[in-house]
Amino acid sequence: MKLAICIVHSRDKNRLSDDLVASGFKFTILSSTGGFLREGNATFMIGLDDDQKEELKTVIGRNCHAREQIMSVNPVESGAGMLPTAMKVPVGGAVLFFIPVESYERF
Ligand code: 2BA
Repeated sequence: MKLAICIVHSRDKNRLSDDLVASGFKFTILSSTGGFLREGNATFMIGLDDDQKEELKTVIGRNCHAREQIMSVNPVESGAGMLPTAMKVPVGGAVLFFIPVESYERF
């Protein structure tokens, strides 16, 4: 058994959760914040059998899309004064970890 931890863009959260339910996965969603952009994202904790790993990757892959996010950076000085600057940061589709699970019990 494994625990998948999957971090996705907030905009993909509902679509991914609908598809996970339809595909028979059980999971918990945590509200989270990206350490770099400091923006909200969603972290899914999904308990699964080893033989469901490839199916999970397929479900995540068809629902989570790469995006570019604009990030404000320190203003730069120009002849016109201090100008705000921004840079584009690629985000996602999804970041996925698999952790081995020793046991799974329900009470
Ligand atoms: P954030 O930490 O807000 O990162 C957003 C995006 O910024 C990242 O997209 C990556 O393209 C870029 N980025 C992150 N750290 C950077 C750095 N030190 N220097 C330059 N660029 C950097 P993703 O890699 O797709 O990550 C999306 C979100 O997934 C992250 O949001 C974070 O919440 C989570 N994440 C990514 N890698 C992780 C890891 N190794 N451990 C835990 N969480 C991770």
